[in-house]
Amino acid sequence: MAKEPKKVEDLVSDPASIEIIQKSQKDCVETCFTRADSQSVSCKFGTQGICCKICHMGPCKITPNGQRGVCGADADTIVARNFLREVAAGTAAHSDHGRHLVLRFKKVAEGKEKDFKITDEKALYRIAKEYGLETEGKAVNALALELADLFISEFTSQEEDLKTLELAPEKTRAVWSKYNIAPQGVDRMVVESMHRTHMGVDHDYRNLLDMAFKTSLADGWGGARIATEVSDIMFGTPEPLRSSANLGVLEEKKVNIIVHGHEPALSEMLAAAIHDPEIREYAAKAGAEGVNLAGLCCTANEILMRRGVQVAGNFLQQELAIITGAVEMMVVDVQCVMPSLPNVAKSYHTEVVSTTDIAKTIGATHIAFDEDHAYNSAKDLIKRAVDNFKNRDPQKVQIPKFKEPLIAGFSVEAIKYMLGGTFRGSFRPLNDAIISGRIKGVVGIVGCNNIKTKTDSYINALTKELIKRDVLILQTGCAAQASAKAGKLTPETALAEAGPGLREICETVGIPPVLHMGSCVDNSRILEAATQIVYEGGLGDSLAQVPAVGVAPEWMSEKAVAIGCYFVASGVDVILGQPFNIGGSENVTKYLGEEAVKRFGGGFHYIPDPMAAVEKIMEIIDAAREALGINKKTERKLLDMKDRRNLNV
Ligand code: BF8
Repeated sequence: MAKEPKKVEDLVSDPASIEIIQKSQKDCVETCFTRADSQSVSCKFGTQGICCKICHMGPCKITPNGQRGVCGADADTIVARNFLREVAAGTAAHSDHGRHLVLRFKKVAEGKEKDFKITDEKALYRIAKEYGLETEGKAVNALALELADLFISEFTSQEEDLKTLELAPEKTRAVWSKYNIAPQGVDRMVVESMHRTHMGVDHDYRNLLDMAFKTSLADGWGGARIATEVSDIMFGTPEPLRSSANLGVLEEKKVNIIVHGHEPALSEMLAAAIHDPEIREYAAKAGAEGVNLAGLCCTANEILMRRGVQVAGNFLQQELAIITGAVEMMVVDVQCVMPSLPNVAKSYHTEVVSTTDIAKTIGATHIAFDEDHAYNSAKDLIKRAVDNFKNRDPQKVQIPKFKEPLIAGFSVEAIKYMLGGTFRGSFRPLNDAIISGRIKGVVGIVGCNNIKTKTDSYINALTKELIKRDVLILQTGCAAQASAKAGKLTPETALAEAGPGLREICETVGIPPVLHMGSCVDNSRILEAATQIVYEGGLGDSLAQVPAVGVAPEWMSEKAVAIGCYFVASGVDVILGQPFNIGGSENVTKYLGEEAVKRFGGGFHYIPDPMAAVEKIMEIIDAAREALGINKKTERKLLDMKDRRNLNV
């Protein structure tokens, strides 16, 4: 019997998405929501990870009557190999993004780039110093060149461990050495993962899963962190700023351009070029009141964090943005871009433009980003979008009224500054707040939307309940955009919804209880923040001791698998709202769960219900607080002005 289609209100949480899905039905446009219905039940061999198509004697599957594939591989081997391949793909995605930025950074240092520059020299000197480079008396470009070469060697090193690992607490590094999971060069880790999962190589599920942890560390502490650091140096370290989120950021009288994907270089240029007087004039001539740039997914996060560019939506809103009928151009690059976009665009006037030669889509216009003339090529794209304005059909335009204000831009540097000011910027006040129990712990809520969950619902329920229980939330990726759309990224939320301890800190410092730290590669900022907490003192000497938990409530991508693994290998428990495809092997499930907790101090927990996740998170935080000896009852009193001045935050 055919499945009853779900009600729109059961598919998505925010009113703008509800409105536009209803429009898609009226316009007879197929979206991921309709395709999900036609997908019916997922293949059980796939979801359990026991389908092996690594060689061509198969595909083989594990069944009660066939406990081994043709070659003899059992469920443990097959599940672990599939898992490692996912981690390798996720690591490759983040890291290739990082590599592209480093190669550009090197050209900037060599003076070969005219449109890109080093925007944040302070960040350059700080980061170079962290990596052990001599910075005294060095000229900006000379130092940048040295750092670029060091970063490139993080990709290519063959036998040396990643330099970045030295930035982790010593005790955490000792665990990596003990279990032989300290990674060498990022490229080598990905290649070795592919080799070891080839037919007839590595068959021990434990060895394969250790390689998954090792490879993921090359992502979080290597490729992804480098992507964040180079972006900060070239485009500026984020500082708190105001913006808004949801489809209501589109403007009826302006040319709307949406940037979607991940790498920030082109979107930075577009963000600069829309203010060019020539562009303004060009738009006016076309009868538009200007050009409005908005973002989707992680490109949105990148230019939101640094420039305050508004967010049109998160992952499952990419087709919906086009269905508003008000988008002249959607500029895409890599990752999380649905191949369906040109098909959706056919029903409207939107032009989908792919901009990188490694990511093309049938039906999209391909205009490779001309790096040597970056600013002019950004201007040309904008003009092309303006030219398309006349093709907009007013009958098809429906821009939802919904958008929410937000504050984003919480880099680790910015948090330090907020906590302590220019002269005594440090994590001390945060550590003290955790030690005193005003803040119980810190939870990173990260990752995607997944069609299997009502969009944003798990993220929103979890966030709401945790702040009520005095937990400070750090967010990235589409999860941060979910909170933005729900209005949770404003300090006012703290007053209204946070528990008394968290509220007191947020009011004093002037931060929201939910801090937007950036895109998915910026999960490295969360690791950095946890490291700062350790270095600040009083909360243990390894990441595993900090009362902190990671959650990927609605994850869907291989990158999220890699992220989860590097959090776990760094000692942080990770709650998954969606399961891994590993249910076909009890041994693999145990190794990633209980066994990882024993070895690293953190493991994976699959908890489909957000309220059950809250209980587990509080249990983990309480246990960490107990082990640190700080789990005493907090004395609560209302503060007068004198108390406030004396407050150590
Ligand atoms: O890297 S959170 S859907 S956009 S994978 Fe993709 Fe997931 Fe969004 Fe950014 Ni991250």
